[in-house]
Amino acid sequence: MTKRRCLVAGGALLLGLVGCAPNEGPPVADPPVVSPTAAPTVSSSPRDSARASFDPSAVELELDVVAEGLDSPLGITNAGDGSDRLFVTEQVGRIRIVDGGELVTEPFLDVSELVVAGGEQGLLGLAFHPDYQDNGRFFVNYTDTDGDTVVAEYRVSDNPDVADPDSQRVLLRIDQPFPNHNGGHVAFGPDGYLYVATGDGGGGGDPHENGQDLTTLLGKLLRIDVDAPGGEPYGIPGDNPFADKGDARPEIWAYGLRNPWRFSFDRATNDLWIADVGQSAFEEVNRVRAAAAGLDYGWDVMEGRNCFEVADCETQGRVLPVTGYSHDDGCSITGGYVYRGSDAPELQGGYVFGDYCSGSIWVLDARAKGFVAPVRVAAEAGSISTFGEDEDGELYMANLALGQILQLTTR
Ligand SMILES: [Ca+2]
Ligand SMILES: [Ca+2]
Repeated sequence: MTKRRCLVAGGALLLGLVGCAPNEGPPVADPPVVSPTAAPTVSSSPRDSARASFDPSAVELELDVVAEGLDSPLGITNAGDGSDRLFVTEQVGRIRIVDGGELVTEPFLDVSELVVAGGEQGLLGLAFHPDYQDNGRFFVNYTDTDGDTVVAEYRVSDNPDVADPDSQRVLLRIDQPFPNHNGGHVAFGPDGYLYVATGDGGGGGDPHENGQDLTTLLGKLLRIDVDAPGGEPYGIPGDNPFADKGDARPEIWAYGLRNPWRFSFDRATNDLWIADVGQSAFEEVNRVRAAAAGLDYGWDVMEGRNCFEVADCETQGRVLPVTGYSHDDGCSITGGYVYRGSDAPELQGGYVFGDYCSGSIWVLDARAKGFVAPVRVAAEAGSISTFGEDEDGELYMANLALGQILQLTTR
């Protein structure tokens, strides 16, 4: 693989992809901006002490271009099939393959005629079935030509580099009242279920109060069983927290989310990390145990650690961020991964994430307790639209404006 070293200091381009759409208007409330105070504390549970400690000050980040010439790349993942290929989603509705450092010319899948793209809309998510190597099934999340969210299944063809465009099976169709806040990430959890992030439907300040409303799929993290018996597109896992709760939608795993732009499961601990794009003040990262069901991430009662909709809000019982940053340092968070690869030993055990607008990249000790300020390891690294992992846990990011995929390593 030929790698080209890339200067970390590139120009950050403000395209308003996520979260900072101009139609969001002024803040409804004017909550005090949290000043992150550095108080890194590290636990010493047996599980943690088995790992080397993460030292953010030791990280000297390097970004190596591994592919370019992509059209607004929004997602990076792998098939988990031993092929070592990277699969990159282009916003317009194509899935491209990077194989051995080469961008394959023919798309793996092209659904651009089904997709409306631009702003926060487009082909937003891709996840391969845990048994993809045997069953060839994968799942996408896109905005359809009506502006609504579709989660659909496809299958590979006889050619491993080409999917069958006629194999589509729709799992979910979700009405979107506004063009922004479509969430869109899909990923399989360590439990084998498919998790789907939805935004609050947009419009600014969650005008329809979807985040806290358990009767809508908007503003949620969903969890569905794509291997359900009986031929249904999906089933409801029996231990979903609202599987038998009256009017609540049984697909809901967690709620109170505004526009979760990327979530991930830690390969080593299974912990679930969700980055949620803020309204006008604060971008947040949340970390919970993978098995913690039915959690409320706060929106739109809260934005970050502050009350949002009402001045004196109830914070008890809600998930509060483990880290985040104010809009002095960016405007739209792009969630990342806890690094568990080997090419960048100094990143081991660190959660890596960035901001789309400022191009900053930060790290946080994955074992941090309470609220810990992140440590910036790069600035102006471009329009960071996504992070993604290869099969070995090596970490990549996409620069949307420049059409590049870059690997994160350390000097
Ligand atoms: Ca509201
Ligand atoms: Ca929150």
